[in-house]
Amino acid sequence: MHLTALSGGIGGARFLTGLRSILRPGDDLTVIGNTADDVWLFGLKVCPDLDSLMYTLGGGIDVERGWGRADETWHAKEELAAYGVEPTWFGLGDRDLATHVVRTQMLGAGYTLTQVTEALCVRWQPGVRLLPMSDDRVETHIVIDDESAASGRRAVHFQEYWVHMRASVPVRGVVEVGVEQSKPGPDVLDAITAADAVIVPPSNPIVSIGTILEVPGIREAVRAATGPVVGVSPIVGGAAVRGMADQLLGGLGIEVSASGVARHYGARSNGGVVDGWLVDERDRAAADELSDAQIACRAVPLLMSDADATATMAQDTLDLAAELA
Ligand code: GDP
Ligand code: FO1
Ligand code: CA
Repeated sequence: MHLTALSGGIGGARFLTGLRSILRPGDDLTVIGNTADDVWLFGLKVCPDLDSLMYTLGGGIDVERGWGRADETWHAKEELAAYGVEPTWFGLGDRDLATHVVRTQMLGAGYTLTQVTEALCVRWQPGVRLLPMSDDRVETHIVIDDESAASGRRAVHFQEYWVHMRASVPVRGVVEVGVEQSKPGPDVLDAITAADAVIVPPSNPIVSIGTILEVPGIREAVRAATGPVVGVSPIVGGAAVRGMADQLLGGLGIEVSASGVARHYGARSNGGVVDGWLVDERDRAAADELSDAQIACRAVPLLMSDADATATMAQDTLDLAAELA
């Protein structure tokens, strides 16, 4: 079976460890990673979601944080701060730094982000084919209030909103800078259209999955995919399990609920991108709402509390895909 997943960082990566653990001989899994959280810092190209995927699936992640390397030290960060180099609010650990140095060096030598990611994965052996959504620069910016601006608003880089401001002010809009001019990475469209099933893990529906779908051609490929498209709700009991999905969904006027996210994605039979949707048991009521929306919904435990629970969630996802195939 050929499986293709779209993914953000932490939530997607954890789910994909479960999916990978239940693959059978001959199966393969391609992961299309969001690159719009990416940021240039200190002259280095940092790709948080690709790295969370690569380190998590490759066994190098700091499990507690969900980003960056295990057994990390922070000497370079301290030294940069001692020089007064900004930003001091974003922490590149010493081990993690090497990844960004290699990536930036290879990009400078003319390799594409897809090629660089493949090269980095030679070390990490994530057990999946990891493809950036695009080789072009795309950056999520968050629109916030700013009384001092003539328009009353300004846009800040996603990392500034999330890490520096701690998502402490309301989201007034999301702008994907560069996405209209971007192209899907090589093999991305084929991986979607040729998949026996397309999986949408419990990733952020706006700044992880939403961004990937906005790369011209990707939404159309998901809509035209031959296999079923099945998603997993990142919202459990009316709130994100972690992260900033609540702020984003609320700020964009999307109901912060398991069914709200599914309706935001929409049924493929009705112009949207999913056929099936898993919600947590406590969100069982979503199933009725979603049958009106032509989305097949199943309620199962959706907390990735340990490897077994995550593997069971992944199996439930494949079971729903098999029902819809
Ligand atoms: P990010 O790029 O690091 O923000 O990670 P993703 O976009 O891949 O995933 C973030 C989403 O994962 C958040 O909206 C969380 O609600 C969701 N998430 C994290 N842990 C769990 C879990 O155990 N169960 C479910 N259903 N969602 C989760
Ligand atoms: N998140 C933080 O909250 N603080 C940080 O200093 C930070 C540094 C960082 C460095 C590399 C990396 O790959 C991720 C990093 N993250 C940090 C996580 C990141 O900001 C977000 O969690 C993701 O972009 C959301 O997907
Ligand atoms: Ca992300």
